[in-house]
Amino acid sequence: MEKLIITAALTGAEVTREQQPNLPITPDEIADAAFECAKAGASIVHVHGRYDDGTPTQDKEVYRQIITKVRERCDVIVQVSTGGAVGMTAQERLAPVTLKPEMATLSMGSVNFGNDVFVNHPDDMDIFATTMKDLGVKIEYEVFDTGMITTVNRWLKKGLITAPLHVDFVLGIPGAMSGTPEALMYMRSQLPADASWTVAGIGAAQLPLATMAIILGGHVRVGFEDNVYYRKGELASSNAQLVERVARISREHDRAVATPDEARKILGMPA
Ligand code: KMH
Ligand code: ZN
Repeated sequence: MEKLIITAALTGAEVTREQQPNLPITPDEIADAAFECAKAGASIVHVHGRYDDGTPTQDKEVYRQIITKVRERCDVIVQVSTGGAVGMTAQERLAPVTLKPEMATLSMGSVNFGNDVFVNHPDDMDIFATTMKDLGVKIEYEVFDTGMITTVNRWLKKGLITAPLHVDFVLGIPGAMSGTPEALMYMRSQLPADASWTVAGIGAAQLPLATMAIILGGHVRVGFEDNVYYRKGELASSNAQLVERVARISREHDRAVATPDEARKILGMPA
């Protein structure tokens, strides 16, 4: 089986220091967390910008600092968020992509997101995809519900996007698809044959869905953006602790963990 790509979603836009005291917020903290996660086996870090007071931002300069500082510390694929936070404009959200990061996310539709609505207008999605393609940024398609994987397939058929595709199933957001084994099996069954996939289970769904992905030949995303706990009632001490556990489980299943260069190769990215 292909080696396992572990993505560490370090910060997100919603989690607070009150919920997770060790949440990395500043570019220096994010770079430290990236370094620890890379050491533990992560080959991709999914990053969100925050101002020093914790407010989410898509400010290009904040992302520039994050990318520079991470690169100074280690070799890991930096994947910038274009989801940002609920309520941001599409133009705001796209800003970090102009830095030509190695990789960026692209949300494949609108969805209820807790008590909010995460809006992704088809025209904006089209602009995001075209911009990423033009700038040579590898896209990770974020799929929160079933209609979104249908859209990925429709776009592929229309030639709007091209293989090899890499899709992230984000399962367990209240308002979107549930974080159950059945949901993951359905999503996987809808993928184009040559696509790679990863799963980001939200909250308590993180560990069981990660374990399934290890067994099924998918890849895994863990981290504070999606889950702040190590187990029920016990906060994780760091993002790296969550990465370490997934790497350990994978090795126990005789599935080796990919280095960043191996991940680039698996995803069809330039070395
Ligand atoms: N913060 C969410 C509203 C992404 O990073 O691409 C969207 C999100 C997706 O986190
Ligand atoms: Zn994100």
